[in-house]
Amino acid sequence: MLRYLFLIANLLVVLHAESGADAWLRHAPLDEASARQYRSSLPAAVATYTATPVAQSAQRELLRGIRGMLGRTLRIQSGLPAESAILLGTLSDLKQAAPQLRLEAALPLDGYWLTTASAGGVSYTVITAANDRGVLYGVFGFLRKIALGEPVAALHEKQSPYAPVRWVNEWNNLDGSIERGYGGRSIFWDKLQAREDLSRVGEYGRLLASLGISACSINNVNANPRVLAADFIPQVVRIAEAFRPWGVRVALAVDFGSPKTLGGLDTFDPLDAKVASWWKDLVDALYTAVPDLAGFVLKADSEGRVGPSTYGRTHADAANVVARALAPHGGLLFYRGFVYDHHADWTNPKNDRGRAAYDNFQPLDGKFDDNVIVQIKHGPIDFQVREPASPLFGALEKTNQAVELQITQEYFGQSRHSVFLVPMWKEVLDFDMHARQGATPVKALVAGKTFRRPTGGFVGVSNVGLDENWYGNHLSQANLYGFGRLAWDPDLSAQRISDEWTKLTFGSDPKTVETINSIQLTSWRTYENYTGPLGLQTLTDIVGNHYGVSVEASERNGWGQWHNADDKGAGMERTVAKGTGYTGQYRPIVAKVYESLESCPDELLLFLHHVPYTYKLHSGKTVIQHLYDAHYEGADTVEGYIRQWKSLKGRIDDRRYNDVLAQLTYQAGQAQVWRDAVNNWFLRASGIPDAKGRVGRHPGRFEAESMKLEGYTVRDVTPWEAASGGKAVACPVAKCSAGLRYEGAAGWYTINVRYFDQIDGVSRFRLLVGGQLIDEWTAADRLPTRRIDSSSSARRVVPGIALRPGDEIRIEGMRDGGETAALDYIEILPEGK
Ligand code: GCW
Repeated sequence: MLRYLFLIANLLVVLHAESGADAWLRHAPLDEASARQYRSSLPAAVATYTATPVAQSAQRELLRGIRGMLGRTLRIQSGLPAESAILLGTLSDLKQAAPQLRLEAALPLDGYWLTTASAGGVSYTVITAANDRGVLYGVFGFLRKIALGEPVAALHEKQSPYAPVRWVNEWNNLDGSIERGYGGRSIFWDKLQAREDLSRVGEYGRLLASLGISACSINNVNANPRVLAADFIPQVVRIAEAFRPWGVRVALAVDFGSPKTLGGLDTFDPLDAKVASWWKDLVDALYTAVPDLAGFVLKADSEGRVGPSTYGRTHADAANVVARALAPHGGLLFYRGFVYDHHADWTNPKNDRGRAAYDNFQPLDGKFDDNVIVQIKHGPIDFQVREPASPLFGALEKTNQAVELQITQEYFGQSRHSVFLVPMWKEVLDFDMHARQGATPVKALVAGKTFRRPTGGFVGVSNVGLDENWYGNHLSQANLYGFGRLAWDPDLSAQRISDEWTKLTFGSDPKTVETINSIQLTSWRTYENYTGPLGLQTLTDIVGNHYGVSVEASERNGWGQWHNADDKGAGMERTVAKGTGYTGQYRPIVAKVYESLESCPDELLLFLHHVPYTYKLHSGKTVIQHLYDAHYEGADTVEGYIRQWKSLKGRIDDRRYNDVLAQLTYQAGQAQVWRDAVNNWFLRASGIPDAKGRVGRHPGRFEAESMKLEGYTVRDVTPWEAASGGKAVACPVAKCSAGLRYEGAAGWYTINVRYFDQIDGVSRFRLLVGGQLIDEWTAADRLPTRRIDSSSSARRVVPGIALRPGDEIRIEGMRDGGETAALDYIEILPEGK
């Protein structure tokens, strides 16, 4: 009985509502058995020998973690305690304060050493590093071990980061909005100033530090020149101060036209001496105010940003003029490799945006200064659901590089879908570019190991926001966690990272861990299955919000995300023999694999080759049947996630349980929209029916346009595949209704109502059966469009309805503002289907 009460008490501790704000740093109480173990082996005291703010954060965090997990407050001591203690400090400070410990080690910057030492018969747990940031990282590493139930007695472990560069970029505008951010407004900016309350910046710094991320650029790469104005410096100073205790250095994204627009010069030509000295003076002034500024990020000659091409200069000229201003201060210049022509002629089959990064930068190899890093998106296009590794990684031998990974889920369902990106990143980082003898995976190339470069590494586009849980979806936090862990150690497996994150975030209950791991680790493939399999790329509205499905949005425009699907076949022919020559940008061993249909992996087939729909994959299926099947499989798997998640009720706190359940339920509905849209599109294009007879047939579905309408008017939807039957009904007046007479068998049913939730109003809906009100709801979600299309398409699931032949089923819609209470269809499905 006592034991039973004990268990209940434990569950109660774990189950209080959690907002997600502490992410994986909850330091939640351990279960009693492990807590007891750690309590008996851990020292009761701590002494810290380094006095910097970062080292103080380390001590504070240690206290906070031990108190949270074990319910014990460490005694803060000075000098070398006469009892067993945890000792914190840089190696040089520790050696000076306690030479009798005889600590000796070669430690790289930011790396740490967890060790055990003794003197005078007393044994100490030592957390030390070459610099104070390393000490902080050591504390986080130590606490993580405890949270994961790993042994911490008799420690001897050295950890060093795989690469010197572990940065995040935040595409935050100074007005407080975020380009491609899905977790609320900026934690940094509001109304063209640093926010009054910067407490979230400090909390974010803590999250970043726990992963070993050491710098953060705080404004959009589509940069407002104002960020460099002299009277703006105090704003930057305030943000730098908020980050500083966590060892996170601030960086700025700059606009290349600034010498002219901000400085009043008549030019921004990088080879003009006036321009060079303008950059130098500006950077000097900035470093006086922010001495630890990490550097700049520069997006030039890309998507309408000005760049060196204005003066016929090269990217190296542009990068170097800014880098030379930063160099005396130790600052780095990240020059983005994301340069391409967004007015490309789509009628020319030789044009290929995929080639752009290599074509622009490979010829400049060796021309960049040593504090320039070319920052390269992981694939040749733009964070699509599946891309090969960018060929540029294998082509730069005398230039520093960094891989840019996108943590914010721009093309991955924008936090409304759960997609764990680590398995995808792992594939890219582990991909061998065959850049020279021996293994040359992308991770080694960007870290500068392969060609012995002075610097390089990992940059993540993070875009956290003011939402309590940072991203708008609890599960999306795993992507920041995973990015940071990979930047520290890209050899960690996706399984290990997911496991760590889940335990830290939701606790160590085995069923919880297994369930969440299984959702996370399959989620990329699942998303790929319903949004763009076989290398088609994410079939979304690429000229708009990048969210809902729109199969042809990428075609017949200059943006170059073409997939060339027509009535005979699909895919971009990128071979040397017949296509754009893209495959030839890889080193010969890789090029050969991609060039030939026989060896090209199925998942990249349509990215690299144009084939007929009847082409047989390695799996033996035809392309068209694979497309159909993948979309059903993807949508079904998300339904399965809901069932899996429901099995966790009572095992995690209700708040996060309900939040994620709502998110997955929405995602499942959206996955069906994608499934039907893509499949119907390809059915119409190819004329080849689904061998399993599913596509275009929806038993139990009733189109709103064929119901009995009062007030509602029928509308064509664009693109047609975004709505069932290509049509919806919208309510032009205050109140409308759509009804039908049920003629099926008597029984228990679920009614799904597919409606549209536009952003410019909150309309209301009511569902009535035989005049009885069964359900009512409002269309109040935060979806990114004013239009009636796949992005606003939403689903209400109403289970447990008794229907009898002759029942009248009626939906009433009350419009609000610009939102028209629009309906697509209803589905009447026997319970359990
Ligand atoms: O993917 C595109 C995004 C733009 C972004 C750009 C970039 C910041 O749609 O919003 O601009 O990439 O990476 O520069």
